[in-house]
Parts: sequence; C-alpha cells; structure tokens
Amino acid sequence: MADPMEAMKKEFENRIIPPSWKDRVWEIEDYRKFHEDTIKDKESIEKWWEKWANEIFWFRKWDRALDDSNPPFYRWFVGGETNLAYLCTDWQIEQGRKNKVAIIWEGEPVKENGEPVEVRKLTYYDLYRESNRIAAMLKDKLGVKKDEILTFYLPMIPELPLFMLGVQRIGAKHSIVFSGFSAQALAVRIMDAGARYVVTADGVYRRGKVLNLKAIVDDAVKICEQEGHKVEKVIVVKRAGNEIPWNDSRDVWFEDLMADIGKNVKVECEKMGSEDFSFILYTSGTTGRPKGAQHSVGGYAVHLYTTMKLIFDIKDDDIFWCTADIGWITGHSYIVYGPLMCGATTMMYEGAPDFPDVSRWAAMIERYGVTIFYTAPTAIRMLMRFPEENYTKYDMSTLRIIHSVGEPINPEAWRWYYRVFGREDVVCSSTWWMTETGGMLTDHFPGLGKIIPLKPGTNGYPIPGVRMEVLDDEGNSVKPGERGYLVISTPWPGMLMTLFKDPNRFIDVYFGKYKSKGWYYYTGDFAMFDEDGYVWVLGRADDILKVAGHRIGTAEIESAMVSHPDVAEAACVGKSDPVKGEIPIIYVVLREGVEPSPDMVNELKKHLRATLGPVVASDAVITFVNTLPKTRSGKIMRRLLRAVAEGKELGDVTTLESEVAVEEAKKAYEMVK
Ligand code: 6R9
Repeated sequence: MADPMEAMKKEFENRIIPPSWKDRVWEIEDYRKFHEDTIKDKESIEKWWEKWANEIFWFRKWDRALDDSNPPFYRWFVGGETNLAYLCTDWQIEQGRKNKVAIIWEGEPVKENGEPVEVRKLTYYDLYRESNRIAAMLKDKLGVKKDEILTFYLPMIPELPLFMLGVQRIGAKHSIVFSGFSAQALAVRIMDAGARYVVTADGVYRRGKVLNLKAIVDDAVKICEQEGHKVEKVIVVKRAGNEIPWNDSRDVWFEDLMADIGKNVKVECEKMGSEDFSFILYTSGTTGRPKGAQHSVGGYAVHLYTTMKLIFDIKDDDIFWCTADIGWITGHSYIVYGPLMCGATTMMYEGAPDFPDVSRWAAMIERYGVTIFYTAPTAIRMLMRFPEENYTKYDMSTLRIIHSVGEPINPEAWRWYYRVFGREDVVCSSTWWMTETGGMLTDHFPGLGKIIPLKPGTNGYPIPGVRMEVLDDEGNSVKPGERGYLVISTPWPGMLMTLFKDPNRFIDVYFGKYKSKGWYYYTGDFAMFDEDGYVWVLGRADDILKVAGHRIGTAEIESAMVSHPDVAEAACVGKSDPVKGEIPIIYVVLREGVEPSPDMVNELKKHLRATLGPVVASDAVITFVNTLPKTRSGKIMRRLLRAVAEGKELGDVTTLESEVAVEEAKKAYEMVK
C-alpha cells in the first residue's frame, strides 16, 4: 500500500464541492473565525454547547454548563436532569411522532433475489410501550436497581435497543458486549461490571448460518463461576429458534418473563442527574485488560444531539442508516441514542454486507430510500473489489450524506464511495472519533447550512466548541503537513467521565503524555493538519490495531496466545492490509519440546478464537520463531517486527540484543506471507 501520509498530502489542495452545494460553501477563513469564536475561552465553549442543550428536553435545567474545577474530571450541565430513554421515546411522542417509524429492522434470511423474509418496523409508540414493559419487568420481577449494571450479549435485533431504553428508563446501566466476542472476553466483562444479569439471544443469522450465542454465554457464566462471580439469571430472547443448552434454575425466556406484564404498563422515568453515568463500554487499550469507558447522561445526550444536527443534518423525513453493530460505540451513539433522540427513522439489519451477495446494502438503500448512510472504510474497500454494476443497478439517488468512521479512509476508497454510492453529489466525509469521545468530533458540517469543501481522505475540521492540536513528543505544535500526535485541548460534553472503577488509569492513559503542559487529552492517533486547518488522521501511534474497523490491542492478543500451554512467548504487530486496514501478525515462541507445524497453527488459531473471538482469529497470521528480537534490557522490539512485516527498512538497531532474532523473524515472515 502507498504510504498513507504521502497519499493524503497529495490531496491537501484538492477542494471538492458537490454540485448541489455549490452556493452553500464556507470560505475557509470564515469557518476558521467561526470555529475560533466557539473556543476562545471557557465562556465561549459553554455558550456554544448551551445553545444545543437548550434544544433538548430536561426535567430540570443545569445550573452551570461546564464545571472544570477538578480536571480532568470535567462535569457537564451540572445540576441538570434528563434521561436518555425519555429523550428517545416520551419526548418524541410529545413532539407528535407517536406513529412515526423509529426503527426499521431487516433480518438476515434473505431470498435468492435479495428480498428480505422478515422486516420489523417499530414506531415511537412501540418503542415507548415495549421499553416501559421491559423496565417494569426488570424492576418488579428481577429487582434491578438504579445504578446496577446489566450485561447484554445481544445480536442486531430490535430487542437490543428496547433493552437499552428499558434500562435507561429506570436509571440502571448497560454494558454491551459485541456478540462476536468469545466466552472468555465476555466473562471478563461480566465480572468487571459485577453484572447479576446477562441478556442474550438463542442465536443469530450470519451469512446463512446460525451462531449459537446462548452456548457462548453458558461458557462465559461457567468461567465467572470458577472465578467466584455468580450470574443469577440469563435472559434469552428467541431469535433463530436453534437448539440451546438450558439450565432451569438460571435461564429464563424473555417472552416468559414478559407474558404477564400489562401492555400499557407505565414506569416512571428516573430523573437522572446530568452527571450520572448512563453506560459503560469496554474498549481495548495498550495493556491486556480492557478499559470500561464510562459515559454520562446529559453531556453525552447533548453531544449526540448536536452532532446529529451538524454532521448528519438530520431532518424529519430522513431514513438514517449506520451499518455498525450496536456492540460498538458507533452503534450505541448513531444507531440508537443519537437518531432516536432526534426523532429520526433509524435502520438496523442482521447479517453481513456480502451475503447473499455484495449488493445487499445497495438493495437496502433502494428498498427503504435511505438518505443518510454511515459505514466503515474496510467495508467500502471490500465492496470496491467487485464490479460497480452490483451497486449502480440499484437506485441510490435518495442518499444525500454518506460518511465513514473507524479508521482512515484512503483517497481511492473515498473517491469510489463518493462516485458509486454518492453519484458525486453528496457530502462525503470521514468522521474521526473514539469510544472515549462519545460522539463524532470532525466533519464538514452540512447542518450549518453550508459546508467546508470536501477533500478525499481528510477528516475535515474539528467541530465548533472543540480545539484539536497536533504535537510532537515534547509537546510542541508541528507544522502543517508534518506528522505528530493528535490531542484535544478543550473539554467536550460527550467525553468519557472516567474509566470504570479506575480513575487513576483514566488520568494516566488520556492525560499523562503531556502532563507537564496541562490537561491535554491524548488520543493515541498520529495526525497532521493541512494549511486550511483540516485534520488528517493517519492511524494509531500505539499498540492498538484496527482490524476491519474493530479495535483490538496487540497486548490482548499476546496475552491470549501465552495463555496456551504450548506457547512460551508471543509478539503481535499490525501489518497494513488493502481491505482490512490492518491485520495482526503474531510471532510465537513455542515451549521446549513442542514442534512448529501446520496443526499447531490451527490449534493456536482455535485457541485465539476461543479466548478473543472470531474477529481477531480469522484475520490473524501466526508464525514461529526461536527467539524474539529484544533490547538488551529485555523489551521486545515490536518496531522491528513491524518493519519486517511491512518489508521496510529496520532503522536504528543499536539497542538490539542479537541480530539473529531479526533474521529469524524475516524468514518466519517469508513463510507465511
Ligand atoms: C468510533 C470508533 C477509535 C480509533 C481512533 C482512530 C480510529 C476512528 C476514524 C479513525 C481515521 C476516522 N478512527 N474513526 N481514524 N479516520 N474517521 O471507531 O471508535 O473503536 O474506539 O476506535 O479508530 O485510530 O483512535 P473506536
């Protein structure tokens, strides 16, 4: 792959204006001034966000927009009271959207001709009633308390957002674990959250097969028990009707729990403090232990509402489709909470973009008249490998905004997306953000009525109210066109409040790098600015990989590998991949007496699948070495392993203990390449 930095630099001057926006374009200098005015000082930041906060519903308005008296624990809309469930249901009904379709869901079994077998449309009233019923069930039957965390291991079915809203209604919290994670990964997250209840489904359809989720939950519960944590109940939603293991004293069908709950039961919505927390979501860091990013109620809501308006320009007649899984932050924020609190119609689907064939998404865009589309570069690059006719035979002319997220979009992929999906007349942008930021932080802002020009591959401009900087190791700003670390130097409402049960780690990880300079949120990304002030994120600067858009730490992969009895040591690095973005390359040192073999590779892959899940295992490349390249003080030199995998110059090797290890790594890599 071409050097991403060079490829992006070529696009610095390439300002593209979609024809239907030709009279609605900012002069960059004007936008710069507008932006600067929103971040001049604390008051201007507060003023900017209060304008949006005033548009949403509050049981009680805030006393103060931003309390920054105890950084980096910023508190937003202090004294305010609201509730995410109220915003997404009651408030929508109050605004006259009772019978509007809130969620369109399409299931996977899809006929040969691409037509769906099962479609469910839920109105705002349906959401309201069902989430009230779930809230009543949780409260009255299971005794779920305010502040209790429930773990959801649910696939992409409407019951997932219904449970999210049910939990929010009573002030409890969710921890959603992506249903592609393994039993081991699920168990760690159940225990860390201290969850008594796990909600799952019998199975889910994916590419024509049924995956047995309940069996994975059973394994996870067993691991929890061995570690001394009791899961009291597993609630099972019936989806695929597959055979599942069952334990009468612990397992219960969702439909049985709900059978005697009245159709019109109402549960009063908890008035949540703006600074209460609404959910945790585990994400990968640079150590093996996942971090529980803890999000707020009020600040999170205002951030989502604002970005839905500014970046997606959401209107009442839009059909909004974000293709992510709700198990990741993108799905939390932009399938469920963001679109619903704006009264939009949001789509969700079960299955995969390439099943029964690669036309599935284009067909769905035509079928439902999707107007705003949000997906990942890895999916775009996969679709690009097939003839355009697969997509252009469908009418996608309803699309007006198409964005991407999850990793940098290379300019060729941007061009293809803009042309084939966007007929070269849409706002098309790569919105940069993270699990920790709660919502999007960069774009071109169609919602302001005019856009800043598009550029293939850029992330656009930081949103108003937020200052970003690109710094070198010493904390100095780097010049446009130079690479540095992306930092956010002002607080914003969607930012994580802390790491669950680990405030010190929160301070260290996000604010440690530039401690001597002040409170700078360190993103862990490499980025550069261009002369216009656009941000271009280049990729992670640490040991986190984005494999097909999924975030995973190399440390997690390594600790999974060494938990196998035949493995003595392992080192994992990312290698760039034309479709997946990055893939993990794992160098393994086997224990004395264990021989490398193709069977051993399969065995280790199976182990990886069991400990971390299929996402990592299916793309990982495993190779064997006798020793790993280390510094004289014993640290593995991952930089060299990465250079080997990328076929690049090794750079400085003076601290290397023995060159033999590098030669060996090269040979090992040649064998699997
Ligand atoms: C939302 C999400 C966060 C990391 C982030 C960065 C990468 C996300 C991006 C992007 C370039 C974009 N990333 N969006 N890089 N352009 N538009 O993906 O959250 O899973 O926590 O990952 O993803 O490296 O630091 P998360």
